[in-house]
Amino acid sequence: MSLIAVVFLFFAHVSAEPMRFDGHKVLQILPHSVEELEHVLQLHDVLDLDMWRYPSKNNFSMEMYVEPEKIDHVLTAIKAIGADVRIWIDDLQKLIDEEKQPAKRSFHLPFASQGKNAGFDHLAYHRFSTIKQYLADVVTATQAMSTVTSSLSTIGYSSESNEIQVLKVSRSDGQSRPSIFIDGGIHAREWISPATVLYFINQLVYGDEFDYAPQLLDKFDWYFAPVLNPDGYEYSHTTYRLWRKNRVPNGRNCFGTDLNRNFGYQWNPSVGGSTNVCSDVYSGATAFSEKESTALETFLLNNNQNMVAYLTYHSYGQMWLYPWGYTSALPSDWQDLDAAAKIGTSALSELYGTQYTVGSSTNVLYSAAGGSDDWAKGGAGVKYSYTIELRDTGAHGFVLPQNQIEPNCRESWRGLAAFALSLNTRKG
Ligand code: 0X9
Ligand code: ZN
Repeated sequence: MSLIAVVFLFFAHVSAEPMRFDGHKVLQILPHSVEELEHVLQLHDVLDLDMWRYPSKNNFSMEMYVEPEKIDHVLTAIKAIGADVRIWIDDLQKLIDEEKQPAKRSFHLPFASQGKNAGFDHLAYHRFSTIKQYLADVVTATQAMSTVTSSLSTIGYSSESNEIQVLKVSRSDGQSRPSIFIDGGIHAREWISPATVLYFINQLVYGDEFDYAPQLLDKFDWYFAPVLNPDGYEYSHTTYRLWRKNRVPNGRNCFGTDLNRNFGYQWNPSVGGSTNVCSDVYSGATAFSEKESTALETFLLNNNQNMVAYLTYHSYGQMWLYPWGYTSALPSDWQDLDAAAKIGTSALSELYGTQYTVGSSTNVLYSAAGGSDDWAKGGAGVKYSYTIELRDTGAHGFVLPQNQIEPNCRESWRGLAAFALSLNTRKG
């Protein structure tokens, strides 16, 4: 082997290792006034820092991720501003290592985990190819079932040519029912989101411990898109655990558009997004500039005739949010959305006492235009449109340990079922 080949292989190996986060920190910052808050936000923009949890109208505190090279500078600057600051996560790599620990199996495993799908472990995070195989296996499995059917379609391809897939699950009687669409993985690093959507599929197809599945199938046709942003998802596994956007090349050696700033209802980068191609919340060159958001747009517009609900799963923060994200004004039917969300969150809390906040995303979280939820309601006319922010409230943030997949999914399934069964599907 030539020296060049050896050097090449060495670097190929090195670059195949995901980046490490030893000593990388997440700070919790608490400004005492609007002025201090504005100064901290300016600092965030100037240094292009990654905000894990933004401040909201009622709660100025925030969590901000800072690389070791910047930490001294950031701490000094925040103290000069006068805001309180403390180290929230001291060593991100420790959390990433913990995340990988296999989940402890409880005695009360739900149906999903009892080996019905022998090849797939619902209590672990998986690579995209394993997820695709699971979806194909579900289709094969339902071919042998008499009352449930499923079909898989590719609704588009990502910029790196990965499939964006939707699995339809329904009764096999050929009747069409009102539908519910659920997606996950719009943001790459929110690994609990695809895991939750896959768990839902499993419960619906193979049956669940609460016996919700038969009622849910009698009432609705179901669409699931577990990984809407496959390129970003893979990148967060192979290279950079905290990647958020897709992976489209933008020039200036910067990659990715924030798909949740790219949907075309009241699209506006100056509301919670950015025109800076390197920003984590880059809104894209135009509304629907991205293949992934366009794929969802086309699919929903072709299938929204009797679509009652659109739910997009994200993390973290434990929130069940409804539109709008682009304005603090509320939709005229917000009370219907509020009531249904509260049925979901109260059922969800019954298992482990997990508390979710319900409200409009601008009022509970922050304003951000171009979200898929706003478009599903405003653009596609789906009445019950929500963003659900899964566990936790910040202790692990995006790096939720595999041990929490099971409780997170069980409670989320219960919340989803109670929500869906409460909906009035009569027309008019
Ligand atoms: O900022 C987002 O896109 C979502 N939060 S996350 O931490 N998962 O990134 C919230 C989106 C809420 N909906 C709208 N702003 N439309
Ligand atoms: Zn998200």
